[in-house]
Amino acid sequence: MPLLHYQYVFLPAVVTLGWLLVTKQDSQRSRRSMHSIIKLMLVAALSQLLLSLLLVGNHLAEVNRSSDNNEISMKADIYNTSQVQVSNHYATHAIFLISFGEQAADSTLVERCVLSLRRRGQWTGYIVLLTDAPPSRYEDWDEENNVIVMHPREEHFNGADGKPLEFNRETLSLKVKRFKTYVLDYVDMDKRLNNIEVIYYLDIDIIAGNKLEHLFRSKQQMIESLHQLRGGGGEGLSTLHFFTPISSEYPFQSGTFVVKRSSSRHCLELWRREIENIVGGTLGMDQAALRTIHEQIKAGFETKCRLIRMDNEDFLSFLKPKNFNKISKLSSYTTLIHLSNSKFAKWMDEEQQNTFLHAVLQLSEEEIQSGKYGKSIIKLT
Ligand SMILES: [Mn+2]
Repeated sequence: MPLLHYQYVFLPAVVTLGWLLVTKQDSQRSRRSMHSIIKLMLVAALSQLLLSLLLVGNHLAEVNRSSDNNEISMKADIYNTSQVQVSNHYATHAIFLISFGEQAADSTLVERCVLSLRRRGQWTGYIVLLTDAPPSRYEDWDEENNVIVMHPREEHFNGADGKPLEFNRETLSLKVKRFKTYVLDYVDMDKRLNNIEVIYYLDIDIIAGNKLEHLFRSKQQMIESLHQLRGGGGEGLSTLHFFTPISSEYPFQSGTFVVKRSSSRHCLELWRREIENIVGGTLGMDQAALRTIHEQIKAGFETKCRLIRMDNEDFLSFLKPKNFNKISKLSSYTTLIHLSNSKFAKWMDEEQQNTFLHAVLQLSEEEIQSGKYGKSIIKLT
């Protein structure tokens, strides 16, 4: 503000005084030199004015920012976790989890996953939990935790012909995995999710090791890009985004994928049909169904769906014996950490795994003692 006074009061006064002096001068020569001085002063005054306007602009922007932050920290207080910031994607993004079966219900895998999403992930937005556990299992979760608990619809156990699907020992796991293809149907069932545009599905053996906002922001462009190719064939295309699996046997990792509400339905339905084609067989892999679709797309038989593979970069890592020592010593982790319970956990030292889990989950001594967040090794069907 002192700068402004200088502009509006002091400089005009000097200029006016100068002008009065000049008009009272007789000598042509001194009048000319006074003119140059006044011009110089005018230029100086104008540049000062511009500079101060810029400064005021900056100052206002900063005021806006800090009031945003106040709002953010007020919202964050609801979740009682310090340092949490409400992200830009709070209103448009949701996380979707599926927990089926008695073993999952008996375990605290969901609690562990959700805790990591809230703490390391700093995600305060909606988490949808689709579970066949009795309603009492997660009854105190709604509202308080911004977790929306849903239960499977009877008709979703049926195949395209309306009859219950029959799985065998090898393919029984597909009964649960097939529900991944219903993500949009469940999101559509709850009004609170009306504004959600992007849904990140996560297996419950995945935990967050870092801010989800980083992942959301980094992939936003990629998720939108195909649909923005106007006239370039992008319109009307259905997409699903996946990460890259450890094994090159399958083109996509199905433990986490991105669903775009406005466009993913067709791909999800294709995926469901392909899963149904393999339920009578010997392979319980939903990734195999994706591979088939991928091949159909490459061969030109499928033209409306695009399955897109994303690089894992610093967004996803898999904990396995080969890299466990390295990962457990890191001071910061990838956005998502896939713990691959069923496959690798038994090959790694249990005590070391627990120490690692406690560190990633940032458990207090009290929380560790409570045993609420489970052991590292949990048997899942
Ligand atoms: Mn998994």
